Parts: sequence; C-alpha cells; structure tokens
Amino acid sequence: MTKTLEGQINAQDLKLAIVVSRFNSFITDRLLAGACDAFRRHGGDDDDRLTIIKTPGAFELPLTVQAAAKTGNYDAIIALGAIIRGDTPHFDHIAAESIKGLAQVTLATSVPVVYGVLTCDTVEQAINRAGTKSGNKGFEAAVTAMEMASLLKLIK
Ligand code: INI
Repeated sequence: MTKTLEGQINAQDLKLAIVVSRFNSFITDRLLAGACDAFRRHGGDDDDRLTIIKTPGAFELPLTVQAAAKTGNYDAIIALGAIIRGDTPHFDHIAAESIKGLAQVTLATSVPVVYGVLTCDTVEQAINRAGTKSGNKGFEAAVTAMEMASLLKLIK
C-alpha cells in the first residue's frame, strides 16, 4: 500500500521565525506584511508563535537564520529580502551569497528555511512581487514554510 506524505498549510501548532532585511525596506516591509498575513489567515493567531528578526541586508540573512535555526525554537524560518540590480556587479555577489548561505543552513540544521528573497533587475519588478501585480512573495514564502514544517514533522 502506497503511503503519501504531504504537508498541511496550517499555522495553528507551528512556531515560525521571519528573518527580514531592512535594505530596500519599502519592499521588504510589504513582504513582511504578506508573510504575517499568511500566518494569521492560516490559524496563527497566537503572536507568541511568530518571531520577527531584522537584519541590515540580504547578505546578513544566512548567519542570522543559522543562529535562529540552532536555537531549536522554530519549526520553519522564512528569509525575506529584496536585492535590486544597480550599476555594479554587487547585486550578483549578494544574490549568490544569500541563496547559497541559506541553502547551506537549511541542510546543515534540518530546519526548513524558505527563500523569500526577491532578486530583481528593476524596482518595478520588485514592487510587482511585493503585493501588487504578481502577488506577494512574502505571503507565498510563509505558505511554503507552513507546508514544509508540517511535512518535516510527518516524515519524522
Ligand atoms: N542588500 C540587500 O538586501 N539588497 C540589495 O539590493 C543590496 N544592494 O544592492 O547593495 C544589499 N546590499 C547590502 C548587503 O546585503 C549588506 O548588508 C552589506 O554589504 C553589508 O554587509
């Protein structure tokens, strides 16, 4: 008999952390609002189970998420940021290090880490993904975090 494991999207019994960078805060504040909205709309009405942690920029996300993951206090961690291309290769370095670092943290700690970092060529692309034309990637990241937290509990 085949057994299928699939996580549920429900925040009721979950402890989540959102680690959000302040760089491009006019975008990341909207991603944060979307993630908090998703948590509350899925039964996460107890504010004790949602912790928000702020970093200066996306480059600081991996270390901060790692510190949060190592506490063992969170079923999943949502990393939010907005990296927007400028005139120099800086964008590419920050984008590469943030995704690589976060991927390392999730595998090393076995805590689900969800990547809600926008990497956009223009400010308009970022606005479109932070609650306007293309939805809110913070909301989507929180939904994925709930599913992954639930899935990992099922597997264990
Ligand atoms: N940080 C971001 O989160 N987004 C960006 O677009 C960005 N750009 O383009 O420079 C950015 N830089 C700051 C970086 O994340 C670090 O905070 C900084 O380099 C100090 O370590």
